[in-house]
Amino acid sequence: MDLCKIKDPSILKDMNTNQLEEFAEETRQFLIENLAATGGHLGANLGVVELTLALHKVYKSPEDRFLWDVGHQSYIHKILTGRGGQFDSLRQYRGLCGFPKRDESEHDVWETGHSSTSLSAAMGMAIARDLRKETHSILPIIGDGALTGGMALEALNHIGHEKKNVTVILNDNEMSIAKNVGALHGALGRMRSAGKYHRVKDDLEWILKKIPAVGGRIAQAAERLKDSMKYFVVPGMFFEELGFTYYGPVDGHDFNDLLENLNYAKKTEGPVIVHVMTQKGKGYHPAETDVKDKWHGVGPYKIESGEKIKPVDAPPAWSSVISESLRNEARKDTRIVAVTPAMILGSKLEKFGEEFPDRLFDVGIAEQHATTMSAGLATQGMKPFLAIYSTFLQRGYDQVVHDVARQKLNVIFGIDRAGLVGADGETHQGVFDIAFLRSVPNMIITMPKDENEAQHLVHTAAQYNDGPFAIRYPRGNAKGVNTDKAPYTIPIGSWEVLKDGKDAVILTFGTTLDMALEASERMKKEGRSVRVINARYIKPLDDGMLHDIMKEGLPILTVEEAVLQGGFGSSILEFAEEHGYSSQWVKRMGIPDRFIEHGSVDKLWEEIGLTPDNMVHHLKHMVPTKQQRA
Ligand code: TPP
Repeated sequence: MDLCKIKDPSILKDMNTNQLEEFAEETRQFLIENLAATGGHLGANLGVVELTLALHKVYKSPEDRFLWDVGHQSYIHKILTGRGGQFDSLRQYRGLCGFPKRDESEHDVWETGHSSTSLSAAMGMAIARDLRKETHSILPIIGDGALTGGMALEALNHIGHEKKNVTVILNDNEMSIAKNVGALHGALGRMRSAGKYHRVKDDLEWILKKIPAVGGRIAQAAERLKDSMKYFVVPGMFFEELGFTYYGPVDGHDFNDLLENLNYAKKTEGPVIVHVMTQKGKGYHPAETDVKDKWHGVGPYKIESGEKIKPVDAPPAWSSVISESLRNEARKDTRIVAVTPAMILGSKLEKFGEEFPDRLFDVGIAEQHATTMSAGLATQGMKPFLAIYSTFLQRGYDQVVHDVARQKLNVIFGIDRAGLVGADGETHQGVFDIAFLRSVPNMIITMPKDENEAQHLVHTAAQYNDGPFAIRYPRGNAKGVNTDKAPYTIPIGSWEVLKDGKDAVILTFGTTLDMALEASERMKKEGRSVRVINARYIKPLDDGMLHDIMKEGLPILTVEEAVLQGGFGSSILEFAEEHGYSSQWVKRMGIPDRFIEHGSVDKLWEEIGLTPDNMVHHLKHMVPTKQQRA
């Protein structure tokens, strides 16, 4: 079958199990072949091929609402809903989004990217449905990893209490990105090994209902048995106690088992949980046998060998640079511990864990808990380093304000993936952290220009004992510069002049410094000299240097790969206002007031005008030429 020609899921309706199996095989091949060129979340999708087909066969989208938690596993859903032909553009600029997108299809009823939101959204949809006296099914599809997120547990609590008709499909592959962790994971494990509980329970209840008719002692014994059934330790008890009917464990690669259980679930009143066991990476040998993450998400690869196509001799990833510097500090300072909310691999903390197994804590997808737990550690004199992606720190905002900063606790925030992240797109761009952290008292916010400065900033953070200290660093590879032998402290709030100039100043940091240097070079060719300053402390500012610049009355161009509203440039305007300088000659470049979609970072920079060309353009308007001056 040509998967690019599928218009909607009705093609599944008349398929028997054999045909479904054949179709599942073709779908796997389609994914393996297409993602070899584009990259994407291969492992997660290979695991839910049968599950997605079975869901679309038993239920009717879009009337029945499918909510894909995290959403990285929605590729088969996209193929079935008419988007197979766009897979060559997956996660590329203006191409098919890697997550559900309401603009793309009426079948995408809920947008995701961050995990653990589907149950809350489903509950909202269920309330709306019931108020309108509608009858469709609402199906959040959530992984065992995403289930560890606090929001999911808050929603389970509410759905169970309200007894709403919500059918939770729990896709349990025992993996988060890496191996799933936590007590809940342990509980699911016991359910997995305990067999087909619901059928046994149904059968027993049926028998017990018949027996009283017999009368006498047998009937009395049956009554007692019925009563004590509630004490049975059975799989799904955790969910049953919360008010859900539990179906499972279901073999997620067996159509008979899937269809039977989903049909049961469809007829059941009240909250239901269908516990489906799947295998991440199923059907592609390199993914199946990968012990780290089963090819959760990958770049392009060679289909035959599974060899990943990567640039040769690239400098180390920023995450490695930071975690190696941290490892170095941790050798000298036993107060240092590392905390990660389910991102050991992404944050490159494996080596830290190998060297200090009792000083690394993977808390699951639990950014709020990770933040407050770090605060708790700090109250006891420890030095927690919370490695957290910029976008996921959004989840822990109140915890940053209320628990960490307000109590002036020594938590180091390693803010990874700061700036535009590219293919993951809108939901993952790390562009808000400056704006939301800058307004919080006691916060120090920094960004290194290269790996050498990174090690010095990690060292500075480790030495700093006066409150929270954030080091933000981008996705991708560092610059490959040589590093000093020993790290030293960089005075708080000190900037660095990278290139002198007397006609104008560019204030910037991190990824945009190279662009600024290029723009300055180009201005030089036109006879205008532009100073470039590495504003590595985003907060506090280098007051001394700023006073000097503003007293000189030099035009200032601020550049940041972050939102303009409330950003670094705004802080320069505030500084001018606060100290009575004119802000007339301050121009800000950064990310405009809209969400930035997926695409390569270069393309996105181009789209929003974060380029040397644009810097030169602004500088030309700001700096008079020699002729104009004369
Ligand atoms: N934190 C949040 C709030 N959202 C995220 N998307 C992530 C972290 C990064 N992340 C993406 S997928 C994933 C994580 C941690 C694992 C999800 O595991 P699971 O729900 O079991 O899905 P699977 O990939 O195993 O199918």
